[in-house]
Amino acid sequence: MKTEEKDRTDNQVKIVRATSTFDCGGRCPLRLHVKGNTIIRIEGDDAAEPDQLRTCLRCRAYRQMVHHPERLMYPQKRAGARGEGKFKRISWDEALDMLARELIRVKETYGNQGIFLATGGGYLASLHNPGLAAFRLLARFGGFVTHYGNISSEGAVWASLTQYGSVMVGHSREDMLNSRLIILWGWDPARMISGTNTMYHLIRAKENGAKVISIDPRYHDTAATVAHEWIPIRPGTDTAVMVAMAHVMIREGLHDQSFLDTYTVGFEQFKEYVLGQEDGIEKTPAWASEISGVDAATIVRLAREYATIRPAALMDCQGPARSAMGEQYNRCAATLCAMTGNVGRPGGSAGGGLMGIPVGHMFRMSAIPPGKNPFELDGPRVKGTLDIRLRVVKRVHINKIFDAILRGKEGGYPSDIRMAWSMCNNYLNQTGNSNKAARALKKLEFFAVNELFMTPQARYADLLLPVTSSAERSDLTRPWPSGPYFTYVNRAIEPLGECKSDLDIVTELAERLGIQDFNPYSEDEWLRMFVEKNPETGPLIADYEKFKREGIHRVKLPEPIVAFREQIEDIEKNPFPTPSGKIEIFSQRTADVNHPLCPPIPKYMTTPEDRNDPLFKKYPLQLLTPHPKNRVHSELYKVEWLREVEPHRAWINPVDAQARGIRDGDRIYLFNDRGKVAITAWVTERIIPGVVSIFEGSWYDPDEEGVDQGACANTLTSDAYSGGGACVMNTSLVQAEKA
Ligand SMILES: Nc1nc2c(c(=O)[nH]1)N[C@H]1C(S)=C(S)[C@@H](COP(=O)(O)OP(=O)(O)OC[C@H]3O[C@@H](n4cnc5c(=O)[nH]c(N)nc54)[C@H](O)[C@@H]3O)O[C@H]1N2
Ligand SMILES: Nc1nc2c(c(=O)[nH]1)N[C@H]1C(S)=C(S)[C@@H](COP(=O)(O)OP(=O)(O)OC[C@H]3O[C@@H](n4cnc5c(=O)[nH]c(N)nc54)[C@H](O)[C@@H]3O)O[C@H]1N2
Ligand SMILES: [Mo]
Repeated sequence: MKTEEKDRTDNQVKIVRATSTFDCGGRCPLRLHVKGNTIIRIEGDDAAEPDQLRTCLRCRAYRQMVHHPERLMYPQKRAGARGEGKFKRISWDEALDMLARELIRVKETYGNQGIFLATGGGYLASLHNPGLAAFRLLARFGGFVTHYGNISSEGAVWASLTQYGSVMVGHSREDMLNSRLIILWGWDPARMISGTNTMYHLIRAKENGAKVISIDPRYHDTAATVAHEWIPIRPGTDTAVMVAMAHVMIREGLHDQSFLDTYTVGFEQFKEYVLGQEDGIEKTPAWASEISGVDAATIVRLAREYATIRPAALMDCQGPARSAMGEQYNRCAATLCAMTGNVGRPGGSAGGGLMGIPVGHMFRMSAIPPGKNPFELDGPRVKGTLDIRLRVVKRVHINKIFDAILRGKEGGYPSDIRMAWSMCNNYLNQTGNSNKAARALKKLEFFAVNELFMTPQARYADLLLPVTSSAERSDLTRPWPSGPYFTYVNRAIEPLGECKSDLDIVTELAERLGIQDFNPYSEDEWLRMFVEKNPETGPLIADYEKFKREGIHRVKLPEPIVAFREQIEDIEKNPFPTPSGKIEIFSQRTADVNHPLCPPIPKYMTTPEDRNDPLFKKYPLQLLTPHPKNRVHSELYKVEWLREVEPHRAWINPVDAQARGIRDGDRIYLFNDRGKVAITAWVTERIIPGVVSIFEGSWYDPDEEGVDQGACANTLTSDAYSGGGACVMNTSLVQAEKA
């Protein structure tokens, strides 16, 4: 009897509404077909939806990740040398006792400033967000050291806050249908998504007659699909071209002076710089051509087109800003948007590189706004919840985590870090200079990692705690960066092996540290509270049960969102949230900071490791490290289906390849003073001469000679950050040779 019953249930396939929780630029609604405790098939959004949100290739392969044979299934402790990758299975009791013991030991021996907590973008949802749980725990434990600065988009965030006082600089994607000209300036949404429906609306905009131009050192997939024209450009020189476009507009009287007079401050200072009155150098198209490799006549034509075809959307993004002076590119883009009067106008754009709209956006990810969130770090206490005031001791820039571990107080950092606990990141692989990171991790007294896989960073752990995937728990998510919708991740399967969620791990650790009442609510109680008590979702999602059942709540907007529409309609009543109340082309706040690499008006300047650096003689190729189509950073790396989609290769132009005797498919080395990677060459005219490109996220795998056979991009990048705080991931010089 019993067996029969069991068979019946096992054969039943249930369909669970969920999403993944990746930091991937999209959010695909998924229908997971579950049989027993296995996801056997994945379907996407309902086909009947008029604007069906098409599922990406990564989500279609999601079950291959959840059920991957290499998932970590039980706690382990180190059994060989640090980094050797040898581990021994232990029980959860032993594991949690060990972590509690180490936390107490470090606190008593060195103080809380010896404890470092590293969190990342591995899991973007509201409740099981490990950062929140662990931040809260360690705050109640007396404090800790952590990182500041956004690894992704600090350049764009800095630029948008400086220029507009806001990070909400985007338009609804369907507003591109109102555009007559769309400039993809370092933007490749076919690969990095920028909202699940972005390519759909971009293709529709093209069909609707918009002209599309791509400006990028690579002829990328979006350009290949929709662009009428590709303007190749040298990395790090966009600001020079933009400044020269401003020159053309000023000289030809094409700029919108009345818009500038009404809505901006500081155009005069910018104009003095452009015309050379400030430094004696007139920023002509010929000047910019010399720097950027873009033909002067092309710059003139582009300036005229952009100034006269209205409305026009200049779409800058974050990749070019992840560089030595990247924020200048976003500020200068925003300045051109103002010079052409495209800010706050349907079919236009505000620039600034972030593209987010306020409904369902990641920057508003915590489901409850400041002061109301029971997980709040330093906001007021919420009645009936816990004391969770943050007592972070000190902070370190995100691209300097490993430098801080290595050099501590002597190197000018706030403290000497003795132990680290990592969750939701693979920073050894994902921040600059992986070889240095590996050295730093060897120096720690203790390193604990919560993970799903034996990542390059997890190999360096003393203690490995296995974590559930987002299919094994329920949560709330949102698209990043463009909605407008909210999603509910329903738990599809029970936790695999001995995996636990970070929240459960932290809760059990709290008991061992003598911290009371750490997690008083059930998963469902938390989620219900997040939805119903949130002033943003509360009024929109009246029926929690329906939301949960359907897995998605689509918001019907009366018209597309246009950033700063209210300001442009009535600047007196709705000033910009900047000190002047206007768009700040000149920023007094920046002038006051007086940082040599952070001018108060947007400027082109040369930087270390650009083509003017003497190092260029030794390492004459500029390295780009864009985001991978077949992964989310280093996640999904193990999924075989996705590896087949795009083998890991270095893009290199035939001119550079021939000069080095490299043929398509050859094994080559790329190297500089920081490291050396071995990789297969893809000889292609889709990248300009003088530039090579490898996608970030491939797993660091040094052999005995120290050659990274995994060809992780960050074996070659540096751990620098720009004046505006951007991680410098796209300003590295390298050389190539046949292996
Ligand atoms: N060279 C170069 N480097 C870059 C970039 C670049 O353009 N060039 N881009 C940068 C950008 S924009 C970003 S956002 C970063 C991303 O950097 P990271 O945040 O380090 O990104 P991931 O590689 O996605 O690593 C996330 C890890 O979290 C784990 N994980 C997933 N879910 C959970 C969970 O619930 N709990 C726990 N404990 N772990 C979980 C995954 O298994 C994975 O190993 O990379 C940056 N690095
Ligand atoms: N499939 C997938 N999608 C993702 C991610 C992922 O890992 N995988 N990551 C997500 C995350 S966290 C983020 S932050 C975003 C990142 O989105 P972005 O930061 O915009 O993406 P990147 O791939 O770094 O760069 C975009 C383009 O900029 C170009 N570029 C680089 N340097 C320059 C330059 O100096 N000038 C010009 N004109 N172009 C340049 C590159 O060739 C590339 O085509 O993507 C998100 N989407
Ligand atoms: Mo990112």
